[in-house]
Amino acid sequence: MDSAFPRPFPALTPAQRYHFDVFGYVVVPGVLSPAECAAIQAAMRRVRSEIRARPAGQAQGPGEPKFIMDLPHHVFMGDLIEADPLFAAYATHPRLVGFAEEVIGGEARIVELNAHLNTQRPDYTPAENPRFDFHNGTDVPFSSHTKHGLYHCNFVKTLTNLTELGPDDGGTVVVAGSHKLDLPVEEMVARAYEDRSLIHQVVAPAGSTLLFAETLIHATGQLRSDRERAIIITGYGSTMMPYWGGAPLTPTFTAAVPESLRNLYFGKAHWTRGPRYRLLADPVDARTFTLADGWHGPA
Ligand SMILES: O=C(O)CCC(=O)C(=O)O
Repeated sequence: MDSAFPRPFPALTPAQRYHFDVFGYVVVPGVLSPAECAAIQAAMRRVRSEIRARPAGQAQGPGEPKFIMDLPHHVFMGDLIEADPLFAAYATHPRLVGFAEEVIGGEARIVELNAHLNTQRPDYTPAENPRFDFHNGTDVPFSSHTKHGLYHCNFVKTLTNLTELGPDDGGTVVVAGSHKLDLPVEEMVARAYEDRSLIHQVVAPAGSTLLFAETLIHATGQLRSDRERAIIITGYGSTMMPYWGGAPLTPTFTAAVPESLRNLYFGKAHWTRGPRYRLLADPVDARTFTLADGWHGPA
Protein backbone atom coordinates (compact mmCIF):
# COMPACT_ATOMS: atom_id res chain seq x y z
CA MET A 1 0.00 0.00 0.00
CA ASP A 2 2.69 2.47 0.85
CA SER A 3 5.70 1.55 -1.26
CA ALA A 4 5.48 4.77 -3.27
CA PHE A 5 4.45 6.87 -0.28
CA PRO A 6 6.17 5.41 2.79
CA ARG A 7 4.34 6.33 5.97
CA PRO A 8 4.28 4.77 9.41
CA PHE A 9 1.78 2.17 10.53
CA PRO A 10 0.96 1.96 13.35
CA ALA A 11 1.85 5.60 13.81
CA LEU A 12 1.16 5.70 17.56
CA THR A 13 2.75 3.76 20.39
CA PRO A 14 0.35 1.45 22.26
CA ALA A 15 0.23 3.96 25.14
CA GLN A 16 -0.51 6.87 22.79
CA ARG A 17 -3.23 4.78 21.13
CA TYR A 18 -4.73 3.95 24.52
CA HIS A 19 -4.73 7.64 25.48
CA PHE A 20 -6.45 8.48 22.20
CA ASP A 21 -9.12 5.84 22.76
CA VAL A 22 -9.89 6.93 26.32
CA PHE A 23 -9.94 10.70 25.75
CA GLY A 24 -10.51 11.17 22.00
CA TYR A 25 -7.15 12.85 21.50
CA VAL A 26 -3.46 12.45 22.12
CA VAL A 27 -0.65 15.02 22.05
CA VAL A 28 2.55 13.77 20.42
CA PRO A 29 5.62 15.96 21.04
CA GLY A 30 8.53 16.39 18.63
CA VAL A 31 6.65 15.95 15.36
CA LEU A 32 8.15 19.14 13.92
CA SER A 33 11.59 20.52 14.75
CA PRO A 34 12.12 24.10 16.00
CA ALA A 35 13.41 25.09 12.54
CA GLU A 36 10.35 23.58 10.85
CA CYS A 37 8.03 25.40 13.28
CA ALA A 38 9.81 28.70 12.59
CA ALA A 39 9.63 28.25 8.82
CA ILE A 40 5.90 27.40 8.80
CA GLN A 41 5.16 30.31 11.12
CA ALA A 42 7.01 32.71 8.82
CA ALA A 43 4.96 31.44 5.87
CA MET A 44 1.73 31.91 7.84
CA ARG A 45 2.58 35.49 8.73
CA ARG A 46 3.53 36.24 5.12
CA VAL A 47 0.22 34.81 3.87
CA ARG A 48 -1.71 36.78 6.50
CA SER A 49 -0.08 40.00 5.22
CA GLU A 50 -0.80 39.08 1.60
CA ILE A 51 -4.49 38.41 2.24
CA ARG A 52 -4.77 41.64 4.22
CA ALA A 53 -3.20 43.54 1.31
CA ARG A 54 -5.80 42.33 -1.20
CA PRO A 55 -8.19 44.94 -2.56
CA ALA A 56 -11.49 44.82 -0.65
CA GLY A 57 -14.07 42.55 -2.27
CA GLN A 58 -11.56 40.72 -4.47
CA ALA A 59 -12.89 37.22 -5.21
CA GLN A 60 -10.85 34.22 -4.10
CA GLY A 61 -9.16 32.60 -7.10
CA PRO A 62 -8.20 28.93 -7.55
CA GLY A 63 -5.47 27.86 -5.16
CA GLU A 64 -5.71 31.08 -3.16
CA PRO A 65 -5.93 31.17 0.62
CA LYS A 66 -8.66 33.05 2.48
CA PHE A 67 -9.57 34.30 5.92
CA ILE A 68 -12.24 32.19 7.59
CA MET A 69 -12.09 34.68 10.45
CA ASP A 70 -10.32 38.03 10.43
CA LEU A 71 -10.27 39.82 13.77
CA PRO A 72 -7.48 42.07 15.04
CA HIS A 73 -6.54 39.47 17.67
CA HIS A 74 -7.37 36.29 15.75
CA VAL A 75 -6.84 35.33 12.13
CA PHE A 76 -8.13 31.94 10.99
CA MET A 77 -6.85 31.15 7.50
CA GLY A 78 -8.14 28.45 5.15
CA ASP A 79 -7.36 26.90 1.77
CA LEU A 80 -3.63 26.99 2.46
CA ILE A 81 -2.44 24.09 0.31
CA GLU A 82 -0.97 26.18 -2.49
CA ALA A 83 -0.11 29.25 -0.47
CA ASP A 84 3.38 27.98 0.42
CA PRO A 85 5.29 24.75 -0.33
CA LEU A 86 5.68 24.18 3.42
CA PHE A 87 1.90 23.93 3.87
CA ALA A 88 1.65 21.21 1.22
CA ALA A 89 4.59 19.48 2.89
CA TYR A 90 2.82 19.67 6.26
CA ALA A 91 -0.37 18.09 4.90
CA THR A 92 1.63 15.25 3.32
CA HIS A 93 4.08 14.75 6.21
CA PRO A 94 4.22 10.94 6.43
CA ARG A 95 3.96 10.82 10.25
CA LEU A 96 0.86 13.06 10.19
CA VAL A 97 -0.80 11.09 7.42
CA GLY A 98 0.03 7.95 9.42
CA PHE A 99 -1.68 9.42 12.49
CA ALA A 100 -4.79 10.18 10.46
CA GLU A 101 -4.92 6.75 8.83
CA GLU A 102 -4.53 5.01 12.15
CA VAL A 103 -7.57 6.85 13.51
CA ILE A 104 -9.62 6.52 10.31
CA GLY A 105 -8.85 2.79 10.07
CA GLY A 106 -8.08 3.20 6.39
CA GLU A 107 -6.59 5.41 3.74
CA ALA A 108 -6.79 9.18 4.29
CA ARG A 109 -7.48 12.13 2.02
CA ILE A 110 -6.97 15.81 2.78
CA VAL A 111 -10.31 17.57 3.30
CA GLU A 112 -9.05 20.95 4.56
CA LEU A 113 -5.87 22.77 5.59
CA ASN A 114 -6.14 25.73 7.94
CA ALA A 115 -4.10 27.79 10.39
CA HIS A 116 -4.71 30.15 13.31
CA LEU A 117 -2.64 33.08 14.56
CA ASN A 118 -4.11 34.56 17.72
CA THR A 119 -3.28 36.80 20.65
CA GLN A 120 -5.15 37.72 23.81
CA ARG A 121 -8.76 38.85 23.19
CA PRO A 122 -9.23 42.60 23.68
CA ASP A 123 -12.11 41.89 26.09
CA TYR A 124 -10.07 39.48 28.20
CA THR A 125 -10.55 39.91 31.90
CA PRO A 126 -8.92 37.47 34.27
CA ALA A 127 -11.66 34.99 35.07
CA GLU A 128 -11.61 31.80 37.03
CA ASN A 129 -13.87 29.84 34.70
CA PRO A 130 -13.75 30.90 31.05
CA ARG A 131 -16.34 29.70 28.53
CA PHE A 132 -15.20 28.37 25.16
CA ASP A 133 -16.57 28.21 21.65
CA PHE A 134 -17.02 24.43 21.93
CA HIS A 135 -17.96 22.44 18.80
CA ASN A 136 -17.32 19.20 16.98
CA GLY A 137 -17.11 18.45 13.27
CA THR A 138 -19.16 15.30 13.00
CA ASP A 139 -21.47 13.20 15.11
CA VAL A 140 -20.67 10.00 16.95
CA PRO A 141 -23.10 7.53 15.31
CA PHE A 142 -22.27 8.57 11.75
CA SER A 143 -18.51 8.86 11.98
CA SER A 144 -17.43 6.22 14.49
CA HIS A 145 -16.74 2.50 14.41
CA THR A 146 -14.61 0.08 16.38
CA LYS A 147 -12.25 -2.66 15.28
CA HIS A 148 -10.19 -4.95 17.49
CA GLY A 149 -11.64 -3.00 20.43
CA LEU A 150 -10.21 0.33 19.23
CA TYR A 151 -12.13 3.48 18.30
CA HIS A 152 -12.02 4.88 14.75
CA CYS A 153 -13.39 8.09 13.25
CA ASN A 154 -13.69 8.97 9.57
CA PHE A 155 -12.87 12.67 10.15
CA VAL A 156 -9.61 13.47 11.92
CA LYS A 157 -7.48 16.54 12.61
CA THR A 158 -3.74 16.87 13.15
CA LEU A 159 -3.21 20.23 14.89
CA THR A 160 0.40 21.22 15.47
CA ASN A 161 1.35 24.10 17.73
CA LEU A 162 4.25 26.05 16.22
CA THR A 163 4.72 28.13 19.37
CA GLU A 164 5.28 26.91 22.93
CA LEU A 165 2.02 26.37 24.80
CA GLY A 166 2.24 26.95 28.51
CA PRO A 167 -0.92 26.94 30.64
CA ASP A 168 -1.65 30.61 29.80
CA ASP A 169 -0.98 30.38 26.06
CA GLY A 170 -4.44 29.40 24.83
CA GLY A 171 -3.86 25.75 23.90
CA THR A 172 -6.81 23.88 22.44
CA VAL A 173 -9.35 22.69 25.00
CA VAL A 174 -11.41 19.52 24.62
CA VAL A 175 -14.22 17.76 26.48
CA ALA A 176 -12.41 14.52 27.22
CA GLY A 177 -14.24 11.35 26.19
CA SER A 178 -16.98 13.14 24.24
CA HIS A 179 -15.86 11.37 21.03
CA LYS A 180 -17.74 8.23 22.08
CA LEU A 181 -20.91 9.67 23.56
CA ASP A 182 -24.03 9.99 21.42
CA LEU A 183 -25.45 12.82 23.50
CA PRO A 184 -26.35 16.42 22.58
CA VAL A 185 -23.21 18.54 22.40
CA GLU A 186 -24.69 21.27 24.60
CA GLU A 187 -25.47 18.71 27.30
CA MET A 188 -21.90 17.42 27.38
CA VAL A 189 -20.54 20.97 27.41
CA ALA A 190 -22.84 21.83 30.33
CA ARG A 191 -21.54 18.83 32.29
CA ALA A 192 -17.94 19.84 31.52
CA TYR A 193 -18.54 23.35 32.88
CA GLU A 194 -19.96 21.75 36.04
CA ASP A 195 -16.92 19.49 36.39
CA ARG A 196 -13.97 21.26 34.80
CA SER A 197 -11.71 18.24 35.21
CA LEU A 198 -13.48 17.03 32.05
CA ILE A 199 -11.94 19.96 30.12
CA HIS A 200 -8.40 19.11 29.06
CA GLN A 201 -6.12 21.79 27.63
CA VAL A 202 -3.08 21.33 25.40
CA VAL A 203 0.09 22.40 27.19
CA ALA A 204 2.98 21.28 25.03
CA PRO A 205 6.32 22.27 23.50
CA ALA A 206 6.32 23.81 20.02
CA GLY A 207 6.22 21.13 17.34
CA SER A 208 3.74 18.91 19.20
CA THR A 209 0.73 17.51 17.37
CA LEU A 210 -2.73 17.22 18.87
CA LEU A 211 -4.31 14.27 17.06
CA PHE A 212 -8.05 14.15 17.60
CA ALA A 213 -11.25 12.68 16.25
CA GLU A 214 -13.68 15.32 15.00
CA THR A 215 -16.38 13.68 17.12
CA LEU A 216 -14.48 15.15 20.09
CA ILE A 217 -15.84 18.45 21.38
CA HIS A 218 -13.07 21.08 21.20
CA ALA A 219 -12.36 24.82 21.10
CA THR A 220 -9.63 27.43 21.12
CA GLY A 221 -8.42 27.89 24.70
CA GLN A 222 -8.26 31.15 26.62
CA LEU A 223 -5.05 33.05 25.88
CA ARG A 224 -4.00 34.92 29.01
CA SER A 225 -0.32 35.62 28.23
CA ASP A 226 1.02 38.30 25.89
CA ARG A 227 2.36 35.76 23.40
CA GLU A 228 1.00 35.04 19.91
CA ARG A 229 -0.15 31.46 19.34
CA ALA A 230 0.41 29.83 15.92
CA ILE A 231 -1.15 26.51 14.95
CA ILE A 232 -1.57 24.64 11.66
CA ILE A 233 -4.26 21.99 11.15
CA THR A 234 -4.91 19.43 8.45
CA GLY A 235 -8.32 17.80 8.30
CA TYR A 236 -8.30 14.29 6.85
CA GLY A 237 -11.24 12.12 5.89
CA SER A 238 -11.84 8.72 4.41
CA THR A 239 -10.96 8.64 0.67
CA MET A 240 -14.65 8.58 -0.36
CA MET A 241 -15.23 11.99 1.23
CA PRO A 242 -15.03 15.21 -0.80
CA TYR A 243 -12.61 18.11 -0.30
CA TRP A 244 -14.49 20.86 1.50
CA GLY A 245 -11.95 23.64 1.48
CA GLY A 246 -13.32 26.52 -0.61
CA ALA A 247 -11.15 27.30 -3.62
CA PRO A 248 -10.30 24.55 -6.12
CA LEU A 249 -6.65 23.72 -6.63
CA THR A 250 -5.01 25.21 -9.74
CA PRO A 251 -4.53 23.01 -12.84
CA THR A 252 -0.75 23.40 -12.46
CA PHE A 253 -0.79 22.07 -8.91
CA THR A 254 -3.32 19.34 -9.73
CA ALA A 255 -1.27 18.07 -12.67
CA ALA A 256 1.90 17.97 -10.58
CA VAL A 257 0.52 15.81 -7.74
CA PRO A 258 2.45 12.53 -7.97
CA GLU A 259 0.54 9.30 -8.58
CA SER A 260 1.41 8.06 -5.07
CA LEU A 261 -0.37 11.05 -3.50
CA ARG A 262 -3.44 11.28 -5.73
CA ASN A 263 -5.75 9.51 -3.28
CA LEU A 264 -4.43 11.72 -0.48
CA TYR A 265 -5.15 14.89 -2.48
CA PHE A 266 -8.18 13.93 -4.51
CA GLY A 267 -9.76 10.98 -2.71
CA LYS A 268 -11.31 8.17 -4.66
CA ALA A 269 -14.89 8.06 -5.96
CA HIS A 270 -15.39 4.47 -4.92
CA TRP A 271 -16.70 2.47 -1.98
CA THR A 272 -13.30 0.92 -1.29
CA ARG A 273 -11.44 2.74 1.45
CA GLY A 274 -8.17 0.86 2.03
CA PRO A 275 -8.98 -0.54 5.48
CA ARG A 276 -6.01 -0.66 7.81
CA TYR A 277 -6.24 -1.74 11.43
CA ARG A 278 -3.86 -2.35 14.30
CA LEU A 279 -4.07 -4.18 17.59
CA LEU A 280 -3.44 -2.11 20.69
CA ALA A 281 -0.26 -4.04 21.49
CA ASP A 282 1.23 -3.62 18.01
CA PRO A 283 4.49 -1.68 18.37
CA VAL A 284 4.80 1.74 16.77
CA ASP A 285 6.48 2.04 13.40
CA ALA A 286 9.24 4.31 14.67
CA ARG A 287 10.76 5.36 11.35
CA THR A 288 11.80 9.01 11.43
CA PHE A 289 10.10 11.47 9.05
CA THR A 290 10.58 15.19 8.66
CA LEU A 291 8.87 17.96 6.73
CA ALA A 292 11.36 17.28 3.93
CA ASP A 293 9.63 13.91 3.43
CA GLY A 294 6.35 15.66 2.62
CA TRP A 295 5.55 16.76 -0.93
CA HIS A 296 6.23 20.48 -1.40
CA GLY A 297 4.14 20.99 -4.54
CA PRO A 298 5.17 21.70 -8.14
CA ALA A 299 8.88 22.38 -8.55
O1 LIG B 1 -7.84 27.09 17.95
C1 LIG B 1 -7.87 25.91 18.33
O2 LIG B 1 -7.09 25.46 19.16
C2 LIG B 1 -8.94 24.98 17.79
C3 LIG B 1 -9.23 25.28 16.36
C4 LIG B 1 -10.54 24.74 15.90
O3 LIG B 1 -11.37 24.34 16.65
C5 LIG B 1 -10.81 24.70 14.47
O4 LIG B 1 -9.98 25.16 13.66
O5 LIG B 1 -11.90 24.17 14.10
